[in-house]
Amino acid sequence: MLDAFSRAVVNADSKTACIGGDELQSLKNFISEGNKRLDAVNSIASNSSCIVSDAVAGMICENQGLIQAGGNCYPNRRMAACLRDGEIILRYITYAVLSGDASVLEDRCLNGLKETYTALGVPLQSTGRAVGIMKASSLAHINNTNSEEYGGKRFRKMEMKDGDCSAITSEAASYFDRVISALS
Ligand SMILES: CCC1=C(C)/C(=C/C2=NC(=C\c3[nH]c(/C=C4\NC(=O)[C@H](C)[C@H]4CC)c(C)c3CCC(=O)O)/C(CCC(=O)O)=C2C)NC1=O
Repeated sequence: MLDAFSRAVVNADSKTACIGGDELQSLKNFISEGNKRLDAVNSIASNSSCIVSDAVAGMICENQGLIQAGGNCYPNRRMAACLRDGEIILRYITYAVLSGDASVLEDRCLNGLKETYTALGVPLQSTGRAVGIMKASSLAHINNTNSEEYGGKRFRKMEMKDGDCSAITSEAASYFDRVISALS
């Protein structure tokens, strides 16, 4: 498992080079923008059960066969497994956002997941849809653009300093995209 710093070391070592130039600049940036990263992690982690349950509910709304006999969220045992998997995936995404590197997500969560799902009959496309909804809602939380229209009664806006969060948002988006592509 790597983070932004150990990744720079591994890259430099593979070239038997010192760390310098662009790599140092990007680590400087990692530090100076670090509070945005921590806020991003906090805004996902503090809303994770809402993000997960909303995504799984949305996935089921669009495909009600999932909760009928023969569907992969039927009976309750499978529904529970599905919600748990949503939490697992989101948790590993927060680790990746925190460390600034996808390796923890790849190695500990995605490695072999597609094969496991295929063996168990867990539908990959539906999982991808649930992850896609988690992505939309997590990015809204990072940017503090979630609105009552989507949040309904559970709408919640976190205290956060305004600023440009485009870089951390697109980085977080890339981790969700990795999950979706690993399952397709
Ligand atoms: C460390 C990382 C890690 C991951 C990622 C993980 C996933 C994981 N999900 C599983 C099952 C499952 N996963 C789902 C998920 C879903 N079903 C649906 O219809 C939806 C599309 C989807 C939710 C979005 C279901 C229903 C099962 C149970 C399948 C079964 O037993 O028939 C299983 C089989 C064992 C079990 O049931 O606990 C594993 C290993 N386990 C881990 O330790």
